[in-house]
Amino acid sequence: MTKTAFITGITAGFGQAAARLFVRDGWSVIGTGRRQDRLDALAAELGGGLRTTRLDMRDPDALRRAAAEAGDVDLLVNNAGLAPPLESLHEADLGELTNVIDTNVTGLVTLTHALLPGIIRRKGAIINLSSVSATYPYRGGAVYGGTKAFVRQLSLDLRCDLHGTGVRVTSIEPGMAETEFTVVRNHGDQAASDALYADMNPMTAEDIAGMIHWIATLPPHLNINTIEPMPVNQSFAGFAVARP
Ligand code: NDP
Ligand code: 8X3
Repeated sequence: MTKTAFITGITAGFGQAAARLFVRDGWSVIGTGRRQDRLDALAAELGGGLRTTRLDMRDPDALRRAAAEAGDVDLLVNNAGLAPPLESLHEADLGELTNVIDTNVTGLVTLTHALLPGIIRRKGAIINLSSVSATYPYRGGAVYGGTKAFVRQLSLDLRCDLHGTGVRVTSIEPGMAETEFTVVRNHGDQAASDALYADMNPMTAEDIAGMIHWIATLPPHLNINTIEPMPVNQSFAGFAVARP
């Protein structure tokens, strides 16, 4: 039987690459995003294997409607998300911060809540996009890292809720991957994004999509709890010490 994947955020980056990969592998994909032109272009490219739904992750009614229309699915990829600019919390615009929380946390929980009964019926899987920022703090990352730590912990706790159901849950926690992520984080500044990824050979959307597909197609007795891919040229910095 054809398997169905519900992938959020297919208008760019990881989600777009994943939609291509799953459709080409014969899955039926339901893909979401806000930008209708991008949804239409991908639908034209991928044909009948992709069904698109224009959806804002901050709209709970729309999320519940989309879940009801989707019916039972085998895989939910909670991918749609974004980060606010790299500013300290007290200097950041509060509206931008709550926008990120509403998208990365509240929207993700609402959609997962709505789709889970059908995923349980299918003995399916959930793959959540967390981030290295869930584990490694950096300046200006408080709210983004906080949302991704939430996603990581939600994934682990969900495994307890779903114990015995056969449903698998994975938290993917990538480091730097060149997508539209940094353009969005910098209010559309492509040059800032180009500078961040210059000469460091970042991961690509296809790298992460390949991992999503690999995890989704593992034998059903295997669960990857968490996975933390990074580019070789990204590693860790030390603690900071102030001497006022
Ligand atoms: P992109 O900016 O390239 O893509 C983000 C996708 O999310 C778009 O399709 C966008 O669609 C969608 N999206 C954002 N906000 C909303 C919203 N309110 N409603 C509906 N859809 C929304 O980013 P990536 O592909 O890089 O990121 C995908 C996920 O991976 C995110 O959760 C991100 O935090 C995470 N991640 C990214 C890393 C990176 O380095 N790139 C590293 C670690 C994690 P649209 O704008 O059309 O609505
Ligand atoms: C995005 C990756 O390293 O910019 O989640 O936090 S990083």
